[in-house]
Amino acid sequence: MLKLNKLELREIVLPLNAPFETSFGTSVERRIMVIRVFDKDGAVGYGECTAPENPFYNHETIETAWTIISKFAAPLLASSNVGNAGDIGTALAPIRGNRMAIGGVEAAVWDLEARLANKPLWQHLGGTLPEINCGVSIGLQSSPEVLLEKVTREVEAGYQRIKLKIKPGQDIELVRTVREKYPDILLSVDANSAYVLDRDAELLKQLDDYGLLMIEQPLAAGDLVDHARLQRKIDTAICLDESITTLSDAKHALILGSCRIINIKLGRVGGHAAARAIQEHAANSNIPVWCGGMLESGIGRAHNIAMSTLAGFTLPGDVSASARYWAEDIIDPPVTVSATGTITPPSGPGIGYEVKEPLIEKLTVRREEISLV
Ligand code: OSB
Ligand code: MG
Repeated sequence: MLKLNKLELREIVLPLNAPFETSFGTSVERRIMVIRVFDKDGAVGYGECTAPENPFYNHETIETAWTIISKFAAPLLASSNVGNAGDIGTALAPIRGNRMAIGGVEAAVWDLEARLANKPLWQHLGGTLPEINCGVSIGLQSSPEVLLEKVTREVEAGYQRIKLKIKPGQDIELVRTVREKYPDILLSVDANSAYVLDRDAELLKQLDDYGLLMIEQPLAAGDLVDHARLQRKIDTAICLDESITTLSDAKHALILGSCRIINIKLGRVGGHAAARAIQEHAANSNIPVWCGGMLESGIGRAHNIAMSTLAGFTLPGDVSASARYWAEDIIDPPVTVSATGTITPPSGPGIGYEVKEPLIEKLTVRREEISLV
């Protein structure tokens, strides 16, 4: 049984190697919340809260997550005496939404519990896949030619699936350019909710000509009904990202026929227990899932790797090498991807990567310690 003692929140600032542009905005540097949870004997677990800088992907930001954790999650944990990582979700259930805040804390407790059990986190979670399959997400670029250069680099690096960000005005032409050069790669697109059913159904239908693995979240975040209508009109599989925040969202999406693939993000669904439940439900319904990314530092990336070893994660995820994002990652060794586009999960206890404490200390711009007793 765990006896939680203390939580530490830090904000670190990490510049991205290159700006990352989506339909909702551009990231140049990341403000990342690193969470440490301590037990009564001083053992530590690490988590990363994936809430970004702005409330444009979903409603959360690093600021809202900080408040939710320090003002509400920590007191609930202090009063509930949770003994297992698997019970954190129940203890924090009175908090509505704010799953990235909850998920960061929950993930840290899973790491702590795995370390205390002297087991790799991925095995502790019940993961079985000996290696995970990796893809890349490529942001909007200044021109189709520049995009093609980026795609070429990633295909040559061995990544198994290329995902292009699209938005109205930068869609069909991008896909056509990449498809002409690479007729056989696994290719998908992600719209981050930039389209509207009534206005754009015909345009989205044109994507059927390019043999895409999926179109991710074309319509509004939260919407299931219009996605179901769109899925009936197009042949390309819809994958939901923003619209799936809970197991019940996933159940409803499958009942309605809103998607044929689900992207699972640890933060968006509130942690490992919820992620595992969603992948299990999807697997039982023959719906493949894959691990999404939020431009995580090494700690969040290590959690994504662990999650991706669960049996339902059959499609390549947006889990790629540290060096695609950062000059220097905060874990050692950095995450690397093999020439065949795979990552082998680490064998050490917990997340299995050493966390570079001195580097984190140097990058810290804000820190708060919160008692859990
Ligand atoms: O929708 O998958 C997304 C990044 C930030 C916010 C949302 C998304 C993304 C990505 C990048 O696509 C995935 C990654 O490489 O971490
Ligand atoms: Mg997405």
